[in-house]
Amino acid sequence: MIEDWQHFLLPYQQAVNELKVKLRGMRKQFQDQTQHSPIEFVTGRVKPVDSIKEKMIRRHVQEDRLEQDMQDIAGLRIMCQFVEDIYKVVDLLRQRSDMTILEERDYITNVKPSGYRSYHIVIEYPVQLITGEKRILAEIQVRTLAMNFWATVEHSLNYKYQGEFPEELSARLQRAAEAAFKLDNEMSEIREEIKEAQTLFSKRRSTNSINEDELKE
Ligand code: 0O2
Ligand code: 0O2
Repeated sequence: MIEDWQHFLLPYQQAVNELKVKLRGMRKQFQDQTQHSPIEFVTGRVKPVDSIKEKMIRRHVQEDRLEQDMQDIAGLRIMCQFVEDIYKVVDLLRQRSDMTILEERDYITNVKPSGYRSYHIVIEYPVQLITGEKRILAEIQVRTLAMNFWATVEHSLNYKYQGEFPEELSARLQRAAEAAFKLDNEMSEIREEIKEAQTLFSKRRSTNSINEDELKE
């Protein structure tokens, strides 16, 4: 029996905190070079104890197998503007030496029956504890803003209906997922133009802030 959940979850919290800093750092580096960042924003969380317990029952995970068999106790989410950015982010993650990718699940090509789309990566990540190194599993979900909007809304409805959606609602959600993906594809068609405009805008913003600093001096 895990008696002290706070103690058990501490390395996971540390991993989430470190990974948020590192992934947000990637965005900063693109911005620093006034390049389009494939990362729009990053969130992260440690799975709440109640959700861990519920998933252990649902997936028949024994407590002594929890560390190996539950891959999303530490969860990160990377939101992107364009579908192409997702694959760019995945490539960047594959090149990193501070994490090992164990699994990749492409729910964009293989959309889930619910309509859910995202790219999931399971990593092994080493955290340094006072007792030494501990390698833990973490799940990174990479998705567009439109996919995130859909998943967030569907997640709340799922909570309300406990996964037992009325047929009509389920069909509507699937249609909404397709509409969101159509929006992603439309945006992809004009992405070069959007990226150019955003680069121009951020260049102008940084020139203005330099001028403002000069005025202050
Ligand atoms: P709910 O109801 O779960 O949506 P900071 O670092 O201070 O900017 P903070 O407060 O640590 O931010 O939180 P952050 O990084 O903004 O993210 C917390 C939210 O991210 C949570 O929402 C989670 O929903 C969501 N989240 C991020 N990654 C994952 C993931 O991999 N899986 C899941 N299920 N959720 C994720 P809330 O606010 O707890 O509310
Ligand atoms: P949370 O923390 O509440 O988001 P599973 O058997 O489905 O639990 P598995 O095989 O471990 O999951 O992994 P999978 O399917 O790659 O990823 C599961 C996670 O992806 C879920 O976490 C969700 O965050 C997200 N997800 C998968 N399918 C859907 C979906 O249809 N709708 C939404 N909104 N999100 C989905 P959890 O465990 O549900 O927890």
